[in-house]
Amino acid sequence: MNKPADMPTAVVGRQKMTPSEAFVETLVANGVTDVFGIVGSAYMDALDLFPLAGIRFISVAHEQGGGHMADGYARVSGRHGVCIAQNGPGITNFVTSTAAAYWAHSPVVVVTPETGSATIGLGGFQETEQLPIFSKITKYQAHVNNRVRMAELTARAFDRAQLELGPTQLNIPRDFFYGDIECEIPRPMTIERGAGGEKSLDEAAALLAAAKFPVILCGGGVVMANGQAEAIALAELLQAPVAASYLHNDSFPARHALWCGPLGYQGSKAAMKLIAKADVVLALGTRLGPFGTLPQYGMEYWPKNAKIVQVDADAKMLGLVKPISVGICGDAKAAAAALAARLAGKSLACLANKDARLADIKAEKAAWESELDGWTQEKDAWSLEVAKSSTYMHPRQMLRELERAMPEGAMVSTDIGNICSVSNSYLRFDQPRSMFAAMSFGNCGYAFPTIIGAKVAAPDRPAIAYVGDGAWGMSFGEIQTCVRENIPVTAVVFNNGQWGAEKKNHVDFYENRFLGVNLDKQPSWATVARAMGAEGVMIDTAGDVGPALRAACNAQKQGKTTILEMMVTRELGDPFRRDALALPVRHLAKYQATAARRG
Ligand SMILES: Cc1ncc(C[n+]2csc(CCOP(=O)(O)OP(=O)(O)O)c2C)c(N)n1
Ligand SMILES: [Mg+2]
Repeated sequence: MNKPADMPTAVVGRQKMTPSEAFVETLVANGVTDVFGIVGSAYMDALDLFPLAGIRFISVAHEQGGGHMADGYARVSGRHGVCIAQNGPGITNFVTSTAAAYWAHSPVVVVTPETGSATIGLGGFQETEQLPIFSKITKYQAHVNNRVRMAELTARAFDRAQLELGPTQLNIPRDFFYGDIECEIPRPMTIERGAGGEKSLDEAAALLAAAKFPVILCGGGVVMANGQAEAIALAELLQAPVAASYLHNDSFPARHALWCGPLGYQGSKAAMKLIAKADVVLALGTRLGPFGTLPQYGMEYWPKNAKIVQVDADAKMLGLVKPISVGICGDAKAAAAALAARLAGKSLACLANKDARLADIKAEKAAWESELDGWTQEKDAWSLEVAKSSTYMHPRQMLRELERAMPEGAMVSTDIGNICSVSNSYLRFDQPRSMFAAMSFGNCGYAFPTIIGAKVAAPDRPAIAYVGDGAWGMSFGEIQTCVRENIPVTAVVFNNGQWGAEKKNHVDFYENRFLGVNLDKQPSWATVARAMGAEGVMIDTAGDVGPALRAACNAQKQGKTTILEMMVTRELGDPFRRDALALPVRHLAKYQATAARRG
């Protein structure tokens, strides 16, 4: 994405400068206006230049948070997110957030100053080998092996992050910031992605033209390619139902008649029932990740006999997880446009039965909505039991209230946890770049820092994080960043007093032998928020949820961060990994008490 017009521009032409200047000017050339991190002597010479370069340094509470902020920033803007820290421990703190950005396909540049080149290997202060650690969670690693290459390698790290859509590492021995060099600041390279090969597009168009029940599955590639308009046009041409791939609920507008909601864990039954009927699926900008198409609600909905056309910008993803009939290595936007151009004016088999299909879509959506309306609480025996003795809200009831109160243009990040997962059924968006889930890396502690980064990139949009209380314990320290740096967001903290998602496994597989899952003696998170300089509100009544969310989002306009602590029962929705757990088998006598009881 292009940088805004009013940004400073980098120096032009070959000239003398310091490597620090070369580094910072290359950031400027790439339109960098915000960098997240914690101050450190390793890069202080470059940091000193940030204000005059027009770069804001956002001082965070923990480097992991800074990495997630860079991720959220990149995901909402399409521009690079940048984070930087002190060599050694500051850099190892980036590992989790870099892995998360990798699986979110975020163009994050992780700048990792390293111990001095003259003493590498001697085991000095804050030394660790920084390249192997990130080798499997970055798309590219640049190591500045000579100070004269500072601008060249910095520029390449930025180019590759966009080219390969994922984090890159820029490793800089700390002494290489100093000295005199002569160089030119490279201009960013924009490599245009095409629609894909002519032959594969022709084959795909032929399949779609002959399809009687085509379904489009829109993935993150549609969002990243800014291709929603093209996806809509293609869907309308085919009058095809559109499902969103798992955690990409913002890939197709929820208000559209053809929208059916997300597939995957706690997704939309309407989307699942409709895709199950497909004879041709166009998987547009999705790698068809294995977790995202697992059976749900006892339903095997993936249409095994359908022809699958998969479009992905990364050729390695084509046919990797699911068998496909046609693979198109292309940009989702360009490919959707190319397919629409091929189909325009052709006789399309699917138009003959479009009225029946539209009626089907309408009926399935209505059925799912009314099921959700009635599904205010979980119905399994354990949930009914714990809810009976509680005066708190049912999680689903609260999530429905949040959905109803969601302000226009809201951005929502979601964490990993039982309630966050259930929220998948209730998160609908009309514009892309609105949903920032923890994606397939699935780390607790993702949502809050990510929404802070998103808010920096889009200060006029309401910014809301959904976070379980366990994950909140990992990430609430970033309230300091909100307050100190004046980045107003809203965190909705689901207080169920437990690491619920894991507890669900104890209930389903371990006969309620709870171990390490109850979060007893938690502080009042609303009080903690107030002590930290934010607003904190405790809510235990469903009727208060909507007004509180709206008030908190309005308070963002006055620069206020609000933590809404939702008091909910301990009931639990379906587990994450039913696919990967087994009932316990014990052979040793001393462990017999933990064996699954038979019969
Ligand atoms: C960093 C990290 N540690 C542990 C896990 C394993 N894990 C997955 S969900 C979960 C429980 C989340 O609890 P909470 O945030 O309170 O949400 P709830 O499930 O109660 O809604 C845990 C511990 C993880 N995904 N990430
Ligand atoms: Mg919890």
